[in-house]
Amino acid sequence: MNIDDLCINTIRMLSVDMVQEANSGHPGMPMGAAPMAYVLWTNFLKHNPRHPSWADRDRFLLSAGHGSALLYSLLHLTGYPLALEELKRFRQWGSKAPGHPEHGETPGVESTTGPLGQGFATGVGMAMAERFLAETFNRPDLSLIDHYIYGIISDGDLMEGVASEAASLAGHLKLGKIIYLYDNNGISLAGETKLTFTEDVSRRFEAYGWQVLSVADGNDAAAIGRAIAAARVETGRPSLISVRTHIGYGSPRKQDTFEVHGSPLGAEEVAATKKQLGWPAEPMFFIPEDSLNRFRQAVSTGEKAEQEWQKRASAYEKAYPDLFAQWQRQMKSDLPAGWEKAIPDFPPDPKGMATRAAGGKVLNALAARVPSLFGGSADLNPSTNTAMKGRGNFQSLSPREEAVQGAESGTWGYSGANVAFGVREHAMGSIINGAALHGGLLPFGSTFLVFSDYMRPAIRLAAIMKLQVTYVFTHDSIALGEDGPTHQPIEHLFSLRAIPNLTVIRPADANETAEAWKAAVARRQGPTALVFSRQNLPVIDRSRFAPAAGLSRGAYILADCAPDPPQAILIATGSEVHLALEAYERARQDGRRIRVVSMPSWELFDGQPEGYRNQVLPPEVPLRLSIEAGSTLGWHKYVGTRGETLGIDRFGASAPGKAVLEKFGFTVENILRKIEELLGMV
Ligand SMILES: Cc1ncc(C[n+]2csc(CCOP(=O)(O)OP(=O)(O)O)c2C)c(N)n1
Repeated sequence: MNIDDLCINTIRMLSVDMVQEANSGHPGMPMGAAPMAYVLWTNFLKHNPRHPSWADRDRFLLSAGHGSALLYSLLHLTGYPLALEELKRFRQWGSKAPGHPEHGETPGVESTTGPLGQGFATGVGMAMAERFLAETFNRPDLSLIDHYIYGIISDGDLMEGVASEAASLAGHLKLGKIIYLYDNNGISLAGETKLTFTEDVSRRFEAYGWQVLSVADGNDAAAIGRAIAAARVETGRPSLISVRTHIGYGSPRKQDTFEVHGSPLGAEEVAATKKQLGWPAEPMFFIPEDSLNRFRQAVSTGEKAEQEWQKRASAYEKAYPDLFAQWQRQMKSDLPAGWEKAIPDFPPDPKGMATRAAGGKVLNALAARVPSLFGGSADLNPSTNTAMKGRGNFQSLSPREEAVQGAESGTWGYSGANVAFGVREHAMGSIINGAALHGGLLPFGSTFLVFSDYMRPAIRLAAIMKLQVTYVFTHDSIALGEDGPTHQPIEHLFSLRAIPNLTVIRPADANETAEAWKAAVARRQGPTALVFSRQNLPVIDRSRFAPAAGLSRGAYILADCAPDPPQAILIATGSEVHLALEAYERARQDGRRIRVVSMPSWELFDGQPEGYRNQVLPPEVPLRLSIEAGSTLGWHKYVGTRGETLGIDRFGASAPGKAVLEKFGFTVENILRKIEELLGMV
């Protein structure tokens, strides 16, 4: 067996044995895709297995995450800190080789994948980050950032809509550093792709503006190598290399069947496969020495590549000390000193402003000081107020197009920090994940709260991966009015709060909005959703009521009846807080003792010590009313069994915002009535 075949079969058989030992997993994909993985990882991928987080490494995404055994084989073989013992414990509790690749669990896993299409779109975000940072930091004589985004993608990836959105944007943006190998095996989970997927994928991608290359025989290592080399030469278009493969290659009875996609081969078929491929039947997890030596060359090659980069980086540091310091800061996700000083303070104003408008001002103040802010909206900048003035448009260089309507002021090129995602919420979510995973950026994406549903899979992944991304969700309630129930969020706040490790913040006024952005920028261990109103909200007079800094604790006493204990507590969020305050003033005149708690974030409040939580919501005050223009589900956690909720448990309606609010009971009068009911006065 020549060395290439020996190495390729090592990947195949390690993967087969992992799945067999676990009696669970997906052997077919690694068996078919092993040659392309081998060629890429040994001849092209720039990486250092001894330093998996080296900033200028190529990124590799296994978008077809079900083929995780392939990735673990590659990581172990090329010398990452992933012991063979972990491969033997594939899919077991605590193993570093979990069912699907999990970023943060296994060194060298660049992104959590498994939900098909996500890896594809995440890679587009990484490629955008690469271009932005390259344009920002590279100098003609010295470059800090210059690497590819490689991926292995499957039929399933290409069937998912999110991949189409991302491919369309990647083509538009001419992201030439993307090179995806398409494991074109004609089989998916439940049968042949002839059942469901018969379009001409190559022509589709050409239409998106991609270079499409084909390899007719997925076992032809030389042809795969030539295709990857050609893809690297093309700098103005992303490349898709369609490689015709055979799922379960080498298995006499199961090759080219959907059965081999997601089930162990079985002992008998494992033996037959090993025989067919000329592999010893025993032992399991056999790695021939020659094969290991070949793969492990990655260690010395990788160390050399990083050393060369290190030399360049040292020269760069001498030539451009300030830029280098900024680069280092960004790559460590550190913020420039005094960043929070930029955040404006809003004077009290009964007429007020929409929190989306306040959000825009805060974002712009931050953007002037925090160069890592990078993002935009899904074609909604005029509504979500997420344009960063003077930070340019992230676009491929094309002076001809500079006068485009809706473009932001400033440069037009890859150094622009404003991203026009187009009407592509799904991809926006995954792309900002990719930008965060790449490192060096604080990415954000924006749309209407109701369309957060379109981003949910990516939000969930951001939360799993503990990524610092920020969502700006505006038009946060029925108060948006005329657009009606399709655009009026109801269950969205609750459903976002149901995602573990996502912090949801719905500020009450401009100053809480400033605090909310501050919290998002400071929170490194997971995503933050900022939820803003469309309509104007009074800017609360903080000389009379508690400071907005209370937001950092999730909920705080905004108005009180101290030193007397309250008879009842109003707990309100966002646009309903000012109604609670007005009701408080009126009830006080009637001699009622009321406390108003502003609760912009459940998650931040739940993270407080018990003493603080009991201080804000004392157990001895059971009469409580939650006020939020959304689903009441979950509010009993705070109002208890004797409390009441004012919310909305049906879809909204099309009418002017004020009228809709009134019809749904979001009026001071109705709140006063509810207080009287709570106190048993009616
Ligand atoms: C969003 C999503 N839907 C469904 C699945 C379940 N699933 C896992 S793999 C797969 C399809 C497999 O086909 P393909 O992508 O061609 O992979 P191959 O069979 O070639 O390994 C499906 C439907 C998933 N992982 N993600």
